[in-house]
Amino acid sequence: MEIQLWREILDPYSLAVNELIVKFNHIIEEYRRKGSYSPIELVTGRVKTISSILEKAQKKNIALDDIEEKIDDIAGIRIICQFVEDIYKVVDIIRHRSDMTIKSEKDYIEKMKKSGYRSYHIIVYYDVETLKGSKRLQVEIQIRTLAMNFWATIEHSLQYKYKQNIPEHIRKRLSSAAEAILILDREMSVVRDEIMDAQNSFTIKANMVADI
Ligand code: 0O2
Repeated sequence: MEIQLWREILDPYSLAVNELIVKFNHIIEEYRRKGSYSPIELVTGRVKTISSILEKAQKKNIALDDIEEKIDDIAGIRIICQFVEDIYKVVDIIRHRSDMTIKSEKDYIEKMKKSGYRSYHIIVYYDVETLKGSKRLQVEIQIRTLAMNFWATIEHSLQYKYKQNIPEHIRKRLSSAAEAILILDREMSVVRDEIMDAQNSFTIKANMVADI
């Protein structure tokens, strides 16, 4: 396929990624403006590279004409949260939005992948406006904690370095690191509850003072 044709295909995906980054960042702003804790810490996004699309198509035996339908992560958004509980809050926010429709969800937090990978994945349909009219695209939204992101980033680099064949001794280390991340996220959730309790009692006290 010619590069110009690829550009035409991928351009709306860039638009979708840019729009969604703005929208999720706006959610952070809305929370912060009203002095509330934001369940979203950070948002990033990317459009899959042509070589990565072709690699996936080849691996999954997908014909070029079916790429847009069958590869659902051409546009990818990553939402990073501080705590596991925040992830489910973000999922709820996405479920209630009218500008995206959920196609499917995968909870790799409840059910960790064999590799040790944990994250919540949602595929949504999202409409963009182009000169040719409106186009409905699939976008993959990955939602994970800072700790899960740390693990996934390192593991992804190792997969790249070892071309998907990570040596067994490193695999084992990654596996125990994944367990440590699980424990870390649990410990931090306990700390989160303490923070929320402290914030609530502060708000109650502040209201009582305001009432006097
Ligand atoms: P990239 O470079 O991040 O775009 P499959 O991709 O065949 O495993 P499926 O059904 O397409 O399976 O989607 P799945 O399992 O939900 O995973 C899609 C994406 O999740 C991957 O995209 C990764 O970004 C991430 N992911 C899934 N499993 C792992 C894992 O074990 N380790 C890490 N680090 N990331 C994972 P791509 O296209 O594989 O890669």
